[in-house]
Amino acid sequence: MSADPKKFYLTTPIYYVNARPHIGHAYTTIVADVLARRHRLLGDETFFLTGTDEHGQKIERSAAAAGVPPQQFTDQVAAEFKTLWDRMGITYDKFIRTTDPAHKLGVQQLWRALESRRFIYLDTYTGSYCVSDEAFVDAPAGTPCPDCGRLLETVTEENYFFELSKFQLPLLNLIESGKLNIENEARRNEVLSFLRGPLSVLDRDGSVTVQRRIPKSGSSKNLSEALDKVELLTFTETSKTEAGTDYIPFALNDLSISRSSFKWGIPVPGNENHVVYVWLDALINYITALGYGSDDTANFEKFWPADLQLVGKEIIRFHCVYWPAFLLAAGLPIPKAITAHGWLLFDNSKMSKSKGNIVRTETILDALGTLCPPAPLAPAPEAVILSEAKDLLSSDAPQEPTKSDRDLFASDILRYFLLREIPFGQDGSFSFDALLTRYNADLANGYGNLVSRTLSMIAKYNNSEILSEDRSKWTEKDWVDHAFGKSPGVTAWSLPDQPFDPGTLRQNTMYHAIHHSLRTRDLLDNKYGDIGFQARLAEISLTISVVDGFLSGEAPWKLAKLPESKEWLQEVLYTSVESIRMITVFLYPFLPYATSRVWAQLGLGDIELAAKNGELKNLQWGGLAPGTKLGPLSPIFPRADKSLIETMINMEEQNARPETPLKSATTPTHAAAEPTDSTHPAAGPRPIHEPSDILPVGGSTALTTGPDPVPPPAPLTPNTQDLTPASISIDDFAKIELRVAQIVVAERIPKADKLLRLEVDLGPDFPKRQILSGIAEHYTPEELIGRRIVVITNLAPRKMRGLESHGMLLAASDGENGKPILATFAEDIALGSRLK
Ligand code: ME8
Ligand code: MG
Repeated sequence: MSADPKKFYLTTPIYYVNARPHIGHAYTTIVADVLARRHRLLGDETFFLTGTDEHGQKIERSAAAAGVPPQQFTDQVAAEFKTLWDRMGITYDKFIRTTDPAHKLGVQQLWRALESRRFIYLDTYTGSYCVSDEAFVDAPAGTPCPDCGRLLETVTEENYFFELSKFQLPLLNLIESGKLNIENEARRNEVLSFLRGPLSVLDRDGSVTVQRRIPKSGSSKNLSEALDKVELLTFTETSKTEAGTDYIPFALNDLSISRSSFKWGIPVPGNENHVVYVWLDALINYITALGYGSDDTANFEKFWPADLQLVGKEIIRFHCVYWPAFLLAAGLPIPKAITAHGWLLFDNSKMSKSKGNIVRTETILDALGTLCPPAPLAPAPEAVILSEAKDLLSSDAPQEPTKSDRDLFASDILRYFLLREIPFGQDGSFSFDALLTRYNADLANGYGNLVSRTLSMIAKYNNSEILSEDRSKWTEKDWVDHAFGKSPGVTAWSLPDQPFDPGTLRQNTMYHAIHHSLRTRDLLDNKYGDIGFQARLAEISLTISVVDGFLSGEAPWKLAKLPESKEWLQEVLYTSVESIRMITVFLYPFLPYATSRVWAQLGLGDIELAAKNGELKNLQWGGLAPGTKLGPLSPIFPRADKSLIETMINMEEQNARPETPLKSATTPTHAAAEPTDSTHPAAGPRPIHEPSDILPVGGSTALTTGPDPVPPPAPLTPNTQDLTPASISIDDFAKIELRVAQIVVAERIPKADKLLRLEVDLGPDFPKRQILSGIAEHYTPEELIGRRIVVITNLAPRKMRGLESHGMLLAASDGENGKPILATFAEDIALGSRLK
């Protein structure tokens, strides 16, 4: 029933790294992940791209404000984005950064293509620029930007120009003919009216005057040749596109595509005084990610043009006008479709980092992750239960969810909420209250409850086995006929692709349960298109309530007591569990974690693997084989208490901090930041040269600790009263194991102002470990996540605040009050590498 598998190239915008991610960014990325997972399960060869936009004046200024070199600044914020997507289980195929060397080469190659095809010339730009939007704006400097409201700045500088004006008619024709498909009608009209020019002025005044910048032919490096090339053109009638619609010629002006008044960007080939305009740089990521401009262009040839480019509605002009024009000019194919979604609003205005009205995804993950139920112990296959292994399996207690379980569980809730609540393309308000209400209604009381009650009845009445007579020869029509005959009071019969008799739509009979489930199954198919999440999820809710109603109406708990109802009991349970299978497959792209748990509980194994193997498409009713044994059961979506709303609001308030995500950092020397417990009377940063703590190491000093901070730990070396460290042997040094680690989790500990709880990744050869560190007054959790640091790994564990700390971070102690500054690396280095 599915369409033929094809390739599917899907992109999100690459996000600016001037500030940390918020749920607006998560929204686009989630939509893309849902689409990518759906296309993969349909068998399409899918490439899902996301990444970060790291050049330009805005980033340069943000880095300067933070007192950090721009590369270091972008490294840290890009890592925050990546860490977040990883926490959320986003299945991107590539995360591109515009500071990647390969991207830079690709941008320069495209520049040269535009230049050799003579679409670039040199001129001066005097006008307004919005640094926040990184856009040249046609409005007076000092006035608010018409898009974002921030004050426009004057720019007078030498710029290279791109002959955008030449693409007015080609773009109009491409969009009007649908060859460039702007999927949302409102956005399509917005772009068309921009391209058509001020038609209303012509209507009103009988004529319209446009200013045309006269391009020089080809490129020039000589500024004086290129001044003041503007002419005024007056039109009294319109021109016509191929489709016969009106437009005003030259209403689209040439576009400046380089900047020469700052440095943070990709150098223009042949003129190092210029950097490439950040939007040209950024847009090209969609092809450099596929290898354009590199030696290996196999992916570019396979996946370009993009099948769908997802963007927020505020950047539609960049994607539907500038981007296709650049491609046409370079002789490259244009994307097949661009889809814009609306904005997430908070307190009635667009959630944005500059307004400060943002909600962080981390808050939702941390808070809702606490709801994640324990996973049941997977039963070990009989064969591997050797006698000596039995001990390991003796505990019946369910496994505590891991941090990753909690994150993925919570991420599902956010995914579902955003796609169910907001009509795609429109703006939607976010509130914690709505999030929890939706969770309880649709996931806890809806899907989760249906799964739990059905499976627990199969466990109870059938000893966890799916029972049914052998109907493997039945066609789907046989099933529907059979169900129809078993559903009293149902008068209209139809297959799922035929419309229902509305009068019988909500009846909770076996026939309706099957009918709705088959429609659910068919909603997966390509023929319903990609978008329209809200309507489809609403239909799934209906299916769930029909099946649930059927189950309640037939009351298996009563049937189980009547010997004559044995067969009917099996039919009722089979119908419910087979419906759950279809609903679960449909929900998989939206709820990848929860459905993977359901799939395992159905006894069907690993849903990711099933998706990959194509087992989730072309589902047939009756496909759940009799004899299938359920896996161990555990709750899917426990009900959430409303107090979590308060928790999340408080977390956001606590985390509110200035826009700039980073503090300045200096090149560290080697010393360890000792965890300090704020309740300890001697708490507070310790002076580095506290003699009893000094362990001299190769010219620098490291603080070490004994197993307990009170009394001060015994010195590892003879106490020296002066500040000159005594020497140690190389063997002494070799006793200290120092390794490179990456901080993957960083969080505050309630009521301990100085302590942070960290989890660090030491690479594949070591387990992750927890470290408590007394640096909370100097580093925020967000800026730590993703950082590569040095950990002393062979310290005896110690307990603080009831938590065990397994190791210590290496940091320098800076200035008079000993502010710890973490040791980091300038080069890429493998996790787990030993320092020696
Ligand atoms: O514009 N609601 O980056 P950006 C919904 N670097 N989506 C939102 C949102 C909100 N409140 N806030 C952000 C840029 N987004 C450029 C893009 S592409 C070649 C370069 C999402 O950090 C939405 O997808 O401002 C929006 O288009 C994007 O983040 C803008 O992110
Ligand atoms: Mg923006």
